[in-house]
This record gives sequence, C-alpha cells and structure tokens, in this order.
Amino acid sequence: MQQLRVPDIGDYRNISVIDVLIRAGDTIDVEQSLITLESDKATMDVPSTFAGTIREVLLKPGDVVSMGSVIAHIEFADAASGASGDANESTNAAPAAPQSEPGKASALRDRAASEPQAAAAPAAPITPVEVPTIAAGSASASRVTIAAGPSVRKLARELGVVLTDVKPGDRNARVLREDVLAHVKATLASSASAVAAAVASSDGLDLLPWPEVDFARFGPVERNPLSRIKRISGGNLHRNWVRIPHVTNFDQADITDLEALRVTLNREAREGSAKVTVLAFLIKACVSALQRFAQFNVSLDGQDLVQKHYFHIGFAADTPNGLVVPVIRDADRKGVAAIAEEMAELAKTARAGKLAAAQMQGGCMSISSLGGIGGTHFTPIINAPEVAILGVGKAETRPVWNGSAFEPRLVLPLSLSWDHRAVDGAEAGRFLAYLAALMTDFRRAML
Ligand code: CAO
Repeated sequence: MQQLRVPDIGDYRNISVIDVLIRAGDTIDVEQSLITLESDKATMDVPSTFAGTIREVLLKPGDVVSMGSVIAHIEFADAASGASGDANESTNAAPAAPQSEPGKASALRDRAASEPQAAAAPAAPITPVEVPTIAAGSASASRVTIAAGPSVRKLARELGVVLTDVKPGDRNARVLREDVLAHVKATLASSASAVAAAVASSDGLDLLPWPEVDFARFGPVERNPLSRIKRISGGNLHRNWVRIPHVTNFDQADITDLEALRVTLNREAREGSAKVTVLAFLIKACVSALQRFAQFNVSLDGQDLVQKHYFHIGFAADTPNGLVVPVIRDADRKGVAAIAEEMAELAKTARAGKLAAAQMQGGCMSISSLGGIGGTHFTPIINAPEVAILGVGKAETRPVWNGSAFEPRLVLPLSLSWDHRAVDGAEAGRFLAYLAALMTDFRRAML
C-alpha cells in the first residue's frame, strides 16, 4: 500500500479541494483525476501517475492541501508498477515527482500555468477538468472533460448544476456563466411545465388517468373538436366544480297567480314587444333576494369578501355552439318588461355568436333555466366568482293541499347552488324560501 500525495503545485499553498473524484475500492488508471483543487484564480486536477486500487481516501471537499498532502492510499495494479517507483517517493507521492515515462502527463496537469493568462485576460481562464458523471441508465461512473473557469464552476456548484449537463454555447466548447444560467432556466421551465402537465392530467387531485378507449372497437365513430365556447366554458365549469364547495338547496314556488299576471301582461302588450317571461320575473326576484340577503351579493377574493352594491344578473343561454351567460346589468333599476326585452335581445345575440365579452361580465349571481325544456330540480354549477346560482325547472300543475282540500296549482321547481365558503346553510335556506315566496306573491318585494 502506498500513499498518493499532492505533487508540486507551484506557489500554491493551502489550496481548497473542491471535488474528490475517487472512492475507496475504485480501480484507477494512470492519468485519472484524483481530486480537483481550486485557487482564487484557477481550477486544477490532480491526476494519478499510477494504476491500482484505491484503498482509502483521506480528503474530502473543503479540505485544504499543499504540496505533499496525502490524497489516498493505493494498492498498485501490478508489482511492476509498484516496483517502478516508490509511490512515497515519486509521482503523486513525491514532492518533486520525476516522470517515469517520457510523454506521460506531468504529475499535475498544468492548470496553474493557465492562471497568469486568467489574471491578464478579462475572460475566465479555461480549465478543462474531468468530472465524474453517471451515464444514464448505467450505474458506472464515466468521466468527461468539461472546460469552464473557476467562477463558472463555483456558480454551478452553488446552483447545484452538474457541468456535464450544461450545453456550452461557446465555439470552443467552454461552459460559460450564461450557459449555466440558461441551463437553470431551461430546467426550471421544463419542471414547471411538467408540474403543469401533471396537474392538468391529474386535475391536481391525484386522480386516476382518464380512460383511453378505442371507441371504434365497439362500433362506428367520428371525431370532432369541441367548439370554442365548449372548450372555454368546459374549463370554467370544471374549475368551478372542483374548487367551489357547492351545496344545492331545493324548493318550489306556487306561481299560479304570477302566471295569470304574466298571461294578462302578454295579452295587453303592444304589438312587437318582447314576451314577458317567467325568467324575467325570476331576475327581479333574485335582485330582491340579493338586496335582503346581502351576503349573497359577494365574491371571494383571497381572504376577503367583496361586497357588491350593484345588481347584475346573468342567465344561461343555450346556443348552437354551447352555453353562454349574458348579464342583465342594473336589474334593480329595470322593470320586468324591460328585462324581458333585454333578455330576448341578448339571447338572440348569443345565438348569433355575437356576444361581446363585456356582455358576459360583472354578474352578481346567475340563473340557469331549463323551464322551457323540462325537468324538475337539478344542481347548477356556480359561475365563479359569483357565490350562488339559481336553477329553474319546468312549472307544472300539481294538486296542492290548501288546508281543507287539494287544489290545482302551478308549481315551479327551484334549486339554489351556493358556495359554502361565502354562505351558510341557514342563510341559503332563507334566501331560497324568500325567493319562492316572492314568486308566489310579488307584493312581498315592497315590504
Ligand atoms: N316552466 C314552464 N314553462 C316555462 C318555464 C318554466 N320555468 N320557463 C319558460 N317556459 C316556457 C315559456 O313560457 C315558453 O312557453 P310559450 O312559448 O308557450 O310562451 C317556453 O317555455 C320557451 O321559453 P324560452 O326558453 O324560450 O324562454 P325563457 O325566457 O324561459 O328562456 C333562455 C330564455 C335564453 C334562458 C332559454 O331560451 C334558454 O336558452 N334556456 C336554456 C338555459 C340552459 O341551457 N340552462 C342550462 C345551463 S347548464 O348547462
């Protein structure tokens, strides 16, 4: 067993070990780098002048060495190698190491020689240093040569960058500071997009992947892209469904008298005016309910509740391209006939695909009516950042007990989905009961 020592390194004393490239048990060749040293101006490798097996490594990064410091204990590969020179006395071992074979590298690759150039030149000195890398898919270490100046190596170490991973942009294949930074940027961007892709694919909920089915196996199919509106509304609906803690309350309103009034109004309406609809009354009822239960006329903004003092009501409109939600602004200042008129106009514009973005913004709450289509109760998805949405079913004549007998009444199914972060259940119950009572007798709005 022999000692490998730091050879003559010129004027350097107490120089830092920044990398130890060998481990106990490693079989090393002549010329293989043992350690990397770094002065304030240069980085240098100390190569071995012997082949053999490393038995013990005596240095670690951060240690400080000078000529003669012991790097490791080595067992020579063959007797001849050992016999050719006493490691204690020659090459790595000897302070003044005679080269046993002409043409072989000096005991220390002459990095120090590059130092004066480095000091003189504004560009960082180029110090090709062998660094260990683990080849992808292989457990064995290989060594490749990377040219980089000490400040670049320092930066790479501080940022945790493996220099062999960095693509040199320089024509001389030097790794420069900007190459390291570009590598960090690219790595961050790719990991950010990997996270985004993972979140998109798992919805951030750690769900099973979406089933991939070859539908053609089961029968004839054709594939069409989602419409633009469906793509947009789909993303919004999905976000709102997963991020808002929805609760839905169900109630019903006896609208027999209101319907009679509506029929009368439409009979009396002048030629060409828009039909007064149940939905127009519902918009007015929502305004009154929002005025009475102001905790519904809010939006969540971080830890704040934004209380609104305006009353804009959205209504879902079914269009050939998908669902849109135009907004009736300042519905508190408009009468039922004017609201019906505006709704008809907005629905027409929506179906023509000509709604401007501004016409779908600023809603306080929305109404989704399937009353013209059918069905009773359903669970509408809140249109964020609103905190409530009213679902309207089809009014039907039902036998209702009046205390002494059943009588036929027109009953309107109502569903209210609300954001439980902003609203409590008791408030939601009161809101919906009040809204239903208004639809039964609109005079209550004056109370
Ligand atoms: N109960 C019983 N009948 C009702 C009703 C109700 N709740 N609401 C409407 N009706 C009747 C109307 O009185 C009308 O009958 P008449 O032609 O005899 O007068 C008929 O149904 C059609 O009404 P409408 O749907 O044209 O008008 P509207 O004002 O009720 O609705 C609009 C307008 C734009 C909301 C509607 O056309 C629409 O697009 N609805 C679909 C909304 C939707 O897609 N919701 C689901 C969203 S979640 O995917």
